[in-house]
Amino acid sequence: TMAPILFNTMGTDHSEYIEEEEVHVKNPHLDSMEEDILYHLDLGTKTHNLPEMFGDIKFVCVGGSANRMKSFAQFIHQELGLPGDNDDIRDICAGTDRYSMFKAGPVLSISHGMGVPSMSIMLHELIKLLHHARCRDVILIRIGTSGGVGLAPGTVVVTKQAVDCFFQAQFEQVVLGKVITRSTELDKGLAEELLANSAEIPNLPTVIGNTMCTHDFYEGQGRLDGALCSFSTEEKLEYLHKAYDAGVRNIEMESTVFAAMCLTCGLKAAVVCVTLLNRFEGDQINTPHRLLLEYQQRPQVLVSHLIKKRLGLI
Ligand code: R2B
Ligand code: URA
Repeated sequence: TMAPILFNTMGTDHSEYIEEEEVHVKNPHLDSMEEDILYHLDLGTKTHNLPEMFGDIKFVCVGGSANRMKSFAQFIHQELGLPGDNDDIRDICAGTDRYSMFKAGPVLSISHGMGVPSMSIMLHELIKLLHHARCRDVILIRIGTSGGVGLAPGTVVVTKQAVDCFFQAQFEQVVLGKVITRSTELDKGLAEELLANSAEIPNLPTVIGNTMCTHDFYEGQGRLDGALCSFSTEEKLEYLHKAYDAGVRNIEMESTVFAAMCLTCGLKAAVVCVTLLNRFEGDQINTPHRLLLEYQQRPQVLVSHLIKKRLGLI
């Protein structure tokens, strides 16, 4: 009775979803709403002039932590040589502490918290925001952290396919008690562009590979160091080796829903995560704080390079 419904997003031809480079909300009910309150962003169509505030956005970067996304916006402000003091960049979502949002010229930087549900709530409201603001030709990039599989810590992984814990390139959502399955295909050209860009930047070891998205950091990622653990070291390593053989090079917690929602709404998307450790070697993150900070800047440096190139600044 719970057979999954396979939506027709699983083929390779997504042309029907990307007719023009505008943001497609896939919800007929929205048209009949007089006002749309983006509750978790503390924004709305009646309280804010969204086209004026956001109409010029071309690049949206999302990442887990509010502080990291603020420093990314400051970094971009400086890299793009925008006027004004980058200390003045304010949190557009200051009226809520669920998410933080910063704008630097055509770049929007938003936090999404940890895990699929937190990411999906933010994305529903972000995609509606881009739609209400009548943005065009927008690309979305997740810049994040991850656990590496067979890679030296500090390696940047550009995601080829976002896969679930069974190594399938799909995202399952329960809707009205039924499982809906959506494809997690990412933009191939954008991934290749990022990989090519990485070669132009010193000290930025980068690979392309599959990214596994889980619903837990501990048992869900095969860690032996959580409050609960029901498996042996051998079983853990067997699973991680299977993941490696399926092309998985890093593990994080948001990529599948990010890829699925962007694809459905006609937004070109990429995922760029740095690895903080090699999961074949251990589970605890014992890298010195200073080094962790340096690692976390790597996806930012790569994405900033891509943005500057696309804007013709380099
Ligand atoms: C990477 O890091 C977080 C867990 O530490 C999670 O948000 C993710 O995807
Ligand atoms: N984020 C994750 O989800 N897993 C890791 O191992 C490190 C960061």
